[in-house]
Amino acid sequence: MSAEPHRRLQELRDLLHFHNHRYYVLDDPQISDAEYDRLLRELIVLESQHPELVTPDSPSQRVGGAPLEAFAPAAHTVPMLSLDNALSEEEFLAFDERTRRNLGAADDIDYMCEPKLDGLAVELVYERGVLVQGSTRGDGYVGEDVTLNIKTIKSIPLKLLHLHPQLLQVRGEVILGHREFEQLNRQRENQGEPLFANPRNAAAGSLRQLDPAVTATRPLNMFCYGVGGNQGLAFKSQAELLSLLGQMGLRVNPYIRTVRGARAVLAYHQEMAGRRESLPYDIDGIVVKVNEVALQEQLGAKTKSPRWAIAFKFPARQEVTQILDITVQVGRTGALTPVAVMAPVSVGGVLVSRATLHNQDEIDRKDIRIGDWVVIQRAGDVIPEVVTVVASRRSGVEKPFVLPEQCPVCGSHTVRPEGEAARRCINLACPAQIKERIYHFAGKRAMDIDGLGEKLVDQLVEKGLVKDVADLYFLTLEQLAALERMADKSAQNILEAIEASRRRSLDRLLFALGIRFVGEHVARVLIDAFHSLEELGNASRDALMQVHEIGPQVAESVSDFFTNEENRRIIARLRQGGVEMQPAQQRSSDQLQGLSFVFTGALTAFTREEAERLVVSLGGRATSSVSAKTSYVVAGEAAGSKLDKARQLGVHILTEEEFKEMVGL
Ligand code: D41
Repeated sequence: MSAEPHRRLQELRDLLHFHNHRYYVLDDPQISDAEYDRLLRELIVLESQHPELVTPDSPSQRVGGAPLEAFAPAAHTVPMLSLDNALSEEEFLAFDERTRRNLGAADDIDYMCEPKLDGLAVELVYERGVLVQGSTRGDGYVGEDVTLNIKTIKSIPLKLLHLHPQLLQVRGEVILGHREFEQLNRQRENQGEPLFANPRNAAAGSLRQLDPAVTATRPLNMFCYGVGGNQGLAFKSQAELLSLLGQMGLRVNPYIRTVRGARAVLAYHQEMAGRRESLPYDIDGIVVKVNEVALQEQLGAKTKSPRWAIAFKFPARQEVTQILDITVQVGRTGALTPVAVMAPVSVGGVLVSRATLHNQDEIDRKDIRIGDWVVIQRAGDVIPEVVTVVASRRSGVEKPFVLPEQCPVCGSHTVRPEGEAARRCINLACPAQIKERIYHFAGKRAMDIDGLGEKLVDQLVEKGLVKDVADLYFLTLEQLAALERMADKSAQNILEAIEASRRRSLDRLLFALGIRFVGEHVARVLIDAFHSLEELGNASRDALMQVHEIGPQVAESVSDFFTNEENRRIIARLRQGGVEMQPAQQRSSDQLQGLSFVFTGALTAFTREEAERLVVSLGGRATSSVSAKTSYVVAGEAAGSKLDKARQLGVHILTEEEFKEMVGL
């Protein structure tokens, strides 16, 4: 083992130098922060076991990255120390133990707890209350002079309120909120510029713009949490310091809290972890600081970090892994979702091997290919997703992916309606959707089949008794009674409920079919206009769009639905199964059969809706726009463009009186 640490140390140093450069200089990391931290920790542990092997150029000898060339260097007169990490409760409790031992304190310690903002550490220098310099942290000793950029950040006062100490070096974190980050990326996408992988990178990129005018367009923000050089500001605790910073007009995070003892810190940690998802900016843990300045001084600092503070992190949510394959899932509503199958990786303590790619546009936008190395993230309990491709790790054998036109579950032809992100399977009998379709079909506002709840539907589908909604009407008492937890009486009740549903109105049946965009109201409008499912199914898109209130979206969806052979077959079987398909509203006559009407202008004897209903009840059709196929335009008072159009097209024009006469009123 003696030659091994030497080799491993060299390897770790090389790796860390490489990734450091990618991260800080190129802004294009190849590995996750967590992975980087692991390497750095391994290095530090190994070096502590073999101090004779520490080299002056070891990444452990500094924290942070080399400043970019473009900005003038800015030295920090008091070094900006970094923070040790605690990655678990045990590690935090060890910190608390150590701290109390070092202080000789038996009692609980007062701690200041702060959210750990995931941004960019900066220093602001105020001389007699006036902002004279802003710089990035850099390696802690020398950063970049970004004064002009800092001055564009609205929440940073150019002059302090109330107190004007001789000198005050304020430290804090510059961040970009989620909403602002997304907006920035949308804008970059529109302009064909590369996207930022996360808000932190976006904040760093924005602050290190050579042109302050560009920085000024980025809604950066800063929360302050400490001071470096200080002549003239007295405080006895971190709590007092933060309060003073607030009074001076600097922004301090509202979630800071002083607590007593390690237990209370654990509770705060948990509370903030729960709040993490709903905060408008990224935090990656909490920072815990011994509150009393006197105790801080007693504890002192190591070379790179104070002994009185620690970053108590949340589990990492981003990792890097490789996409081995892309499969397609069909959701309960028929949406086809591409899913990346990845080499398993632990993200925040959960083993992850799949991530949603959402849809084809998303794949194209991120240019995700099979074989790619990708940054994935898990946010809360939601399905992991791919944040970005690590383009520099491409070898050239990666394969682009295109969503299939056929449903991978039932083989039916899928559709992608215009303007929609998702490709969908619209087959009523698609096994991937069948349960959801049956729940909907049996629902109160649809066919209202009492007693056909989720559990029963699950059983019917799983036992293979029901493969589509029409099968419900062929179920027998024996089949139902044989199901688990089903008494003969209940089976009888279900059969009766199914029987009752055979007489639901046609618009309810149409709604029950679950055609996309056909809700209860649209179903009624369609049945009023077309009377039967046959007529509706035979209507062209144009004919559908002639109906008042029916737009291109509904027309396309309905037309697609009835074009599907399987769907037509199921409707035929519903009829065989005894489902009545008479128009709900019996026509009083067929007097206007084959004629279509458009009403325009103000009528006196009825509202437009009443007139339209009258036409429908007499077997005619009422539509909203005039075409060459319109039989009559009925023009009331102040009729406008529709009347003009009727004249142009040579459509018959009736006055309200003439219309009344025609229908015998
Ligand atoms: O929110 C933060 N990221 C944060 C960072 C914070 N709330 N407090 C911090 N306190 C310190 C000490 C205790 C050293 C003054 C810090 C940092 N340091 C820090 N940020 C980046 C390096 C160090």
